[in-house]
Amino acid sequence: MMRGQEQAPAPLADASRLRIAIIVARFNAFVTDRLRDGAVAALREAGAAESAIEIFPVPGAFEIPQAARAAAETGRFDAVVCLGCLIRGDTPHFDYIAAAAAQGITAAAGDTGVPMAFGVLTTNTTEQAVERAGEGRDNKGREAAAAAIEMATLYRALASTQSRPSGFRV
Ligand code: INI
Repeated sequence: MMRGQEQAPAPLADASRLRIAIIVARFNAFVTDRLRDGAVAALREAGAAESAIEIFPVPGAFEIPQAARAAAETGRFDAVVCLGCLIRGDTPHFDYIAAAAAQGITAAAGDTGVPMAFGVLTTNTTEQAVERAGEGRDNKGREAAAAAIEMATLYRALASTQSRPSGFRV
């Protein structure tokens, strides 16, 4: 398994004061269950309270943006982790759903101001999907949870009048 261009994951930031929604598609559940488990494990490891992690299953990847937006609009969550699995078939269906999921999640995050992490696999084969949903640090659900924690922490800091961070200067 050589995926050489990827960076080593940053250590998990503190999630002890964050509330996180996980939207997970049931389609290809043999993969998305593992993405969900990877995300939950990362959130626990980062100190998130059990009661601060809420999981919302949806039918498929197409429905993820709708649920992510609805969760964000409740005002109860600091970030949303979006998890799904699209495996390319012989029809253009894959491309339509993949584009709708990516664009829909991007729009929902922008419109609601709640950061959303993209843990939706788009692979050519089942093997590629399973490989990205294994136990350990390569799990893409874990990666999405880490991104959600980092972004929620950044948004909180940017919104705070006391500790507003400056970006790096060149
Ligand atoms: N949904 C997925 O999450 N992954 C897929 O691979 C997939 N395929 O192949 O069709 C899929 N389809 C269902 C879709 O997301 C919707 O749930 C469905 O169209 C109902 O709106």
